[in-house]
Parts: sequence; structure tokens; C-alpha cells
Amino acid sequence: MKKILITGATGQIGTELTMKLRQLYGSDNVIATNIRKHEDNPIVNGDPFELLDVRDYSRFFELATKYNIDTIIHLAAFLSATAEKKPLLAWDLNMGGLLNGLEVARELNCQFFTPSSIGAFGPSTEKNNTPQDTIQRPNTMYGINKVAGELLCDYYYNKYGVDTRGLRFPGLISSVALPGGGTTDYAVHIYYEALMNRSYTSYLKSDTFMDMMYMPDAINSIIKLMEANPDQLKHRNAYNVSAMSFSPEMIANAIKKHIPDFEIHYEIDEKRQSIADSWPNSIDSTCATEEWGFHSVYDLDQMTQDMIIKVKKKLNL
Ligand code: AKB
Repeated sequence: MKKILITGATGQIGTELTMKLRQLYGSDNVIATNIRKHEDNPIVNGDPFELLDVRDYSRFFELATKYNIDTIIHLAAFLSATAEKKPLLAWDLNMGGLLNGLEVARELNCQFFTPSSIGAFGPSTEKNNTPQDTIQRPNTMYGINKVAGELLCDYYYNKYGVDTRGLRFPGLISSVALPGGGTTDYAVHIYYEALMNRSYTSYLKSDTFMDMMYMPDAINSIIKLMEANPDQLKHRNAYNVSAMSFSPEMIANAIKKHIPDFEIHYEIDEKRQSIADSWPNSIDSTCATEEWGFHSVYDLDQMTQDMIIKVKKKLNL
């Protein structure tokens, strides 16, 4: 990775990834792009930022050429809950944007990363310790996009030799940029509400287990995978990675250790509940560990401690 273009760079992953890559590779070598310029986002001012709607192939190609890009990190996409509300738009953005990114990578011989998700699994997948290679029959538009995306990335690798790499991310928890439109978003919002109001109303049932990861571990895993020796990679698109699996009740209990009067209540949103119920409770990351040394640092308690310090500071509390 020498000259990196990031799509969806002001999103939840993109914001922290852009900051970290700029530290590592130099600010001028990391071109942040997004469909809109969010003026309050820390990455849009000073360093290279360009407007890009990833559905616009000519603009995508023009920017990659202008900056002499050798690596594309393609993050622009709708998450699961939004994709379920707007399935046609989700297909257009998630698949159209990905295909454009892959085409630019093929034309310009770029390395290519895009995230897949635990959403690439479905109700017929083994729920616990879900293996790397298993049944993938998701019943959500987001999941369908993710499985098709994994296959498309494999296709570009096998047919054209594009160096495609991907991770099946679990829910990501972060203190810098908020997530939007996902099913796992509760695990971020709960910290803000706990600090501001001492109370959070969960849209998922108390015992709904899903995989999760703290953003610093997610960022490190992207960089480690992108820097891995290609000869080591057998699966490529995409590796199971997870750091922890918990339920709303468990995260609430972890928060109560710091904020004893915090209370969690439940008001179930059937749509997001059914998405969560179709996903695994926990996935097996062994293959990522064996092929390129994936590991995570933060567990639920360490993440909670760090989130409380950072969000408190952010909210000036
Ligand atoms: C979502 O909830 O849609 C995402 C994901 C797990 O892919 N956070």
C-alpha cells in the first residue's frame, strides 16, 4: 500500500481507518472520498478529500488515475437495517459501487479491500462457532449483497489476478464516528445513552448474541491483512474475524460496573430482531489467525472501560 483511495471514508470504519493510514503512510498518500463532505468529520479538512459517488465509474476512475492510486479500500455501502428498508437502492449502491471499484482496480492494477460481514450468513448456517467455509444462504438484502460481493471479489482475483482481500466483520464499536443503519448499532449507542441519561432502551431482546469487535482491533486487522504475504492467503474473500460475542444484557452489565445506576429497558424492533436472529451467535476466526496472524486485543470489559473514557471526553461530561 503506497497510494490509497478510501471510499465511504467519513463513515464509522473509514474515519478511524483514514486517520490511522495517514499516520502510517503519510497524509498525502491517503485520499479520502465520500458522497458528501461532512464538515464536522476530522478527516475532511487539510488532507486530500474528494467527493465521490461510487456508482459513478468515470469519476471513480478519474480520481484513481489523478492520484496514481495502487490500493483501493472500498467501504461505501448501506448497512443491514437500511438495506432492508431500501432494497433496490441497496443493490444499486452495494453491488454497483463494488463492481465499479473492482473494475478500477482491474484497469489500474490496484490491490483491493472491501468488508464483508457476519450478515453473509443466514438462518440455515450453523449458529455457534460458525466455520469459515459453511452454508451461506442469507435472507436479507444486505446479506445477499455481501455473499455476491465475496464471490465477485473471488472472481476478479481468479479471472484477472486482482489482489482482492476481505474480512467478515462483526458489529464494530467505536468512539469516533457513529455507525448508521446497522443491526449491531445498539452496542455503540448504549454507551452514549448510559453516559448522558443513565438509561438505554434496546431494540433487540436481552439474550440476542452477536459477534462484536472494538474499532482499534478492526483497523489493525485490515492493515495486517493488506500487508500479509499474498502466498499465505487461501481464502481471501472473506475471512471470519471476531473478538467477542455478547448480548444486550451482557453489555449492560459491563457498563454497570462503571455506572452502577445505569438501567437497560427493552422495546423490540421486530425488523432488526429478525435480522439479528438470522445471524450467527459467534463465528470462528481460526482460519484468519492461521493464514495471516489475525488476533484481537480488546474483550468486553477492556472495550467498555476505554469507550466510557473516550465517549465521556467527547461529550464533555
Ligand atoms: C450491521 O449491523 O449491518 C453491520 C454488520 C454486522 O455488518 N454492523
